[in-house]
Amino acid sequence: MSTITITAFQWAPEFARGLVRDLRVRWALEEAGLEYRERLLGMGDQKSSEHRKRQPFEQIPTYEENGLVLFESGAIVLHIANQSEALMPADPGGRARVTAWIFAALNSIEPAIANLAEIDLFHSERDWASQRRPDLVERVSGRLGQLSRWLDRREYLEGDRFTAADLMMTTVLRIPRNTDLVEQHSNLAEYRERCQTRPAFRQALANHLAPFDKAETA
Ligand SMILES: N[C@@H](CCC(=O)N[C@@H](CS)C(=O)NCC(=O)O)C(=O)O
Repeated sequence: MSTITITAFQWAPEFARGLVRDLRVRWALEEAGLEYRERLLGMGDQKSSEHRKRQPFEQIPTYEENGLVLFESGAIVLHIANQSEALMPADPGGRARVTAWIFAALNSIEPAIANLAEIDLFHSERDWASQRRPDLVERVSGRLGQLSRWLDRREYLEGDRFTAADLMMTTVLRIPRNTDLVEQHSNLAEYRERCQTRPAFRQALANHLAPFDKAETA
């Protein structure tokens, strides 16, 4: 029986709660039915030499399992998915396409969304933010339009079932929650909702939020 440990933050500001990337890992573990322990990092702990051995960029999440140490939420989710039919189809073609969609979520959709979120969450008061923002909105809008067209009436990205690709895409589509950019495409909003109503997501979100509530009442 393997022991899995993930790293997450002990506390996060309100605007980041529900978005911090340990949520992706927790969700994958819930879908796969794998138990895990959490190592919660306090303020500044991610800069310790001990944590840097796990994550060279001083970030979370990390994943440890019987001597294997992984970082990058995409790599971790893929690793979990490769061990679980709940997240990955059995046929090689399906597996390759799910992997492609995980990359698409992280590489083709998330960068535009993350750039916009950075302005909205961290720099909204700066003079240059209002000049830069329309262009970033247009880029996010373009990407979401393309995704919406591809998804069309499909329930999931690959085949007719939920996979790790949907898990990753949903966590990316959650980021612009201060805007209505996802809601402008009803199929995308419904898709995100479909994935977020899964019991494994709800459990993962509750586990992700619990330390923050605890830290605040301590
Ligand atoms: N590409 C990395 C990004 C990880 C990341 O951005 N982690 C954030 C939390 S969501 C973090 O640790 N931020 C603190 C910092 O960068 O100092 C992944 O997907 O795991």
